[in-house]
Amino acid sequence: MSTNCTFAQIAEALRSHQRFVVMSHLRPDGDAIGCEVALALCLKAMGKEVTVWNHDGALEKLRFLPGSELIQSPPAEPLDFDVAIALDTSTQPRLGDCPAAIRSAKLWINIDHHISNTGYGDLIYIDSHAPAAGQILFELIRAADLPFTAAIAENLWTAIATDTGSFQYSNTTARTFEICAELIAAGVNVGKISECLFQTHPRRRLELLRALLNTMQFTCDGRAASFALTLATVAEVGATHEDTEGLIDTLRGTEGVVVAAFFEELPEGRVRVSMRSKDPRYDVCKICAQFGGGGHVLAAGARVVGELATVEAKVLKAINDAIQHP
Ligand SMILES: [Mn+2]
Repeated sequence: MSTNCTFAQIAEALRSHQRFVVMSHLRPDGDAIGCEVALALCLKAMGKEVTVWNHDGALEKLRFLPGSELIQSPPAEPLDFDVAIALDTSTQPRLGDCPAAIRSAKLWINIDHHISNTGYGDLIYIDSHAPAAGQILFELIRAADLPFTAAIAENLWTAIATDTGSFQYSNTTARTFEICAELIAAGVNVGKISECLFQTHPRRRLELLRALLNTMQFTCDGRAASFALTLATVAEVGATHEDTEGLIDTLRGTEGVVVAAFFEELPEGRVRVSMRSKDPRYDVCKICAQFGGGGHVLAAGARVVGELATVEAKVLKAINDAIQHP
């Protein structure tokens, strides 16, 4: 892996250029969106021209975030920038159509917390111990004394709160809470933002869960749990891909389960696999890497070519092998 640059080098690059494009991974989560918007607001406050792209656009459920309206889908006609910034994105292909929409950029900055980050770009800052890319962004903003407002704080809170599973995952550190104390002091209303982030779901999400529970399987003596979603069910329920976010935690939380897997049929004969582990001895990033995917030790994913039932059988076998021979 490449060596990290310093926050001072990144801050200097931000201060000395004018036109920026800020990007994050496709199928964005709260960390991806929160980071994109937080950095965009920060750059705007510095008087910069900022374009914010995500391959899949903004998340419906994060529309409440100040600045989320800045997020656009990348255009067909490529544009020129001084600096391209990728946040929370382990590989360039995970940016979807964004790189193709950049005709020129003098400098690429890559800020991330995925251990599987390939180290692309000119200025690279990877901290795989940070629970969220949003935590790294906070450290950058504070260390370099960049603009920091209530709106930026709300977006960073969203990034950190979602990637730590509401501060429940073991990646949550003392530093995370110190940062959150500063975010609250800067204007975050914990009750209000938690209600928006974690206690508000469309009814179709529950309908989706009902359908998924009907496909639930326990293998490996109940230590692996999985369910699968067909395109037919997605159509029937009218689900969007946002609705599936977090449903895997229902499996992971079951007593005796150490690895949970969620199989999602995609168009064009592919399957999206999401995996969660309860124990670092069962490294789901390693299991997903066997199928061309990656992520973190306790949370990873892959996109696998093949029919749903075939992929399900292959991946479940790999999970069972990993559980039996840790
Ligand atoms: Mn993240």
